[in-house]
Amino acid sequence: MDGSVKKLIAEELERQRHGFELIPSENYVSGGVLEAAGSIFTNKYSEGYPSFEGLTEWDDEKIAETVLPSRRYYGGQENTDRIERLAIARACRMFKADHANVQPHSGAQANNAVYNAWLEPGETILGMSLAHGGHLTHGSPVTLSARIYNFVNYGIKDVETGEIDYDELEKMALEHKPKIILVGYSAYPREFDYERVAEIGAKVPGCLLMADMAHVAGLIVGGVHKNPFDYGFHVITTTTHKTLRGPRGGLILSRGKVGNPLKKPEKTLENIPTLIDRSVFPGTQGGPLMHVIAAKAVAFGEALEPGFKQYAAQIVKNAAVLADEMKQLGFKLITGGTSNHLILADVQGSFGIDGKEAETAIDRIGMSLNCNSIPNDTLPPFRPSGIRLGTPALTTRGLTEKEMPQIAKWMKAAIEARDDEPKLATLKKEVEKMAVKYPLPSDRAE
Ligand code: DSN
Repeated sequence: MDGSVKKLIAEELERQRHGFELIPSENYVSGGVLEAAGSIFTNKYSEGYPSFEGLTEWDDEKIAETVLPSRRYYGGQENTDRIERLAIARACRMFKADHANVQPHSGAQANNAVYNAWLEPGETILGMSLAHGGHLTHGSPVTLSARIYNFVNYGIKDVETGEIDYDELEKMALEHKPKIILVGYSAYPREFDYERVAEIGAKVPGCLLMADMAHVAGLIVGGVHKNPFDYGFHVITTTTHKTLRGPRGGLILSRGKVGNPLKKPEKTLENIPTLIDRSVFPGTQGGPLMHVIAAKAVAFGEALEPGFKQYAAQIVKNAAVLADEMKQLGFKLITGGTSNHLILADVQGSFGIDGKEAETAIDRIGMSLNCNSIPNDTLPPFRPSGIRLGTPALTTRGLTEKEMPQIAKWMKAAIEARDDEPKLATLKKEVEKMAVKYPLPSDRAE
């Protein structure tokens, strides 16, 4: 391999081995996921989709061995077709979906594909405000989608409880009559009331209910959070690399009638699976990344194993203990705590330093998290008041409730020692000593 790149990969591996990842949207993949992501499937072009026509048995073994006529635009698809069918079948099983599109290159691509499938330019999406924990693709004016569609945003009622303002959401839905009501977040430490949102959506004719579950997909699959499909949602989008613990990428799940993507269907909620397929390819993407789809298939298989349920439950337990410990050490937490995998702390209000300073201090002792805006932040996004952290990656390393008090103490100590080089160096050594006792999953013997 190229010497410079090899060296950087080795250095990144050492960084990961010797520290702890607290960024709530990151994780450590298994050796199997890593191997598939680095496989020769990267050599293959496969525009289009595999056909399921003629497949009578849907168990993994049958899917993996059954070769069907290909519907793609290039030849040589007998293996790509089977690997993508396997990923699709497993994704549907994980979420109780009728259909899965495993081709989106990222969560943003997945969201844009759904908008493109259901909306005409200028039509309205009601989503959660970025300032209150939503995501950039939910209507931030800096995005392409915000230039094409009309976004209106709901938010939370107050910072103390952090409860979503469902009355406001309902009022806005009735006033703006959105074609999509979108729930989901990247910095909200609580769960949505899907039932209430579905009731609101039912009052708006032709409204698609969409849940961007990127952060909590693993918690849903692991059975510790509710599944929006159980409350009448039509579409779920997610990334595959956060709590789901797969390769970097996107995924779209839907309920409805699955049709042939080569034939344009009528634009109805029932046809949403086929509309989505056509919107991903050729609508918004070209060739799928087959090596990533192979790695998604591996990760989905792992998430369907019974052990994944324990993993998901442990993420939430760890986050609850970490949040309690942080509170005892003086961190003010947005919404007062957490019910999922993530914690949003107001370090400006707690210790009089901004989130960037706190992020840098904690980074210097070998623990990564990110600075983040808090609701109604008076500081700018690059130097916001908060930090955002979580437990999915720590839990993958094998840390439990027992180790969470130490993690909280190190964070506080790094903030206090931010100008004290020798103290930071001592803390870094302590973190390293513990981190090497918890190997990365890809370093563990199979
Ligand atoms: N960048 C992701 C996160 O960190 O939450 C969201 O896309």
